[in-house]
Amino acid sequence: MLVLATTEREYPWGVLRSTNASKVKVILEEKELDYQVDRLRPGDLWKKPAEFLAKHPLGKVPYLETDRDGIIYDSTVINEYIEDRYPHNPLKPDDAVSLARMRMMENIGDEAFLVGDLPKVWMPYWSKPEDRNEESMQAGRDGLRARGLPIIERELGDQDYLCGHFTLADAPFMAVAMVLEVDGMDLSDFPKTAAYLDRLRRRPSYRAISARTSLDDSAGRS
Ligand SMILES: N[C@@H](CCC(=O)N[C@@H](CS)C(=O)NCC(=O)O)C(=O)O
Repeated sequence: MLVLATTEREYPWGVLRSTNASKVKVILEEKELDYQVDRLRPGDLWKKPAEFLAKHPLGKVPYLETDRDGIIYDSTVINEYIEDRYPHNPLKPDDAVSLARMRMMENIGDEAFLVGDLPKVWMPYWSKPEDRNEESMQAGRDGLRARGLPIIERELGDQDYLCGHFTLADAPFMAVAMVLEVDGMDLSDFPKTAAYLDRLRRRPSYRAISARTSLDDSAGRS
């Protein structure tokens, strides 16, 4: 059995989830693998108790507990591990140039979005509406408009997905699609990206990370 450690929590305004762990969850879904979700207390991401550090030395999520290979951490590493261990429904190209492009696009997703400007938009949703700093959220949206979104708009070109068909490069953008669905950010200046994010939301795997899917209905696959 594969066990995905993550933080996911139900709020009156939706089920909110770790973006990096959502990247992995959609790949487990795309691969149609059996897995269970282990939900850690969000506060432990900051407190970092010893039992958590024993699983991930930086006390972060996600990490994946596997019967065969022990614990694997870091969303990019986990997704490549899943792809290499379970090569059915291939999600990465096999020539060196396309593979490099896939990894560059995934890196843009991670650096410009998931640890870049998206947390400013996303983290406030974990608090009550009255406690959110709208100015800081707007700075996050402005940052996305100035940096990450123009890259994706350009790189998509006429393709449906960043590497033509769905690959690991699209995994971080499933999490971006989730956050921006909750936020409702205006993407009219980025029409290809808006259509791409909608396309990602229509994939069956998106259901496992949607803010509209209850915790009970997104606890894994068997
Ligand atoms: N590079 C890591 C980043 C993981 C990460 O930063 N996860 C966040 C939650 S989405 C976290 O654990 N934050 C707590 C911290 O940074 O200490 C990955 O892709 O897995």
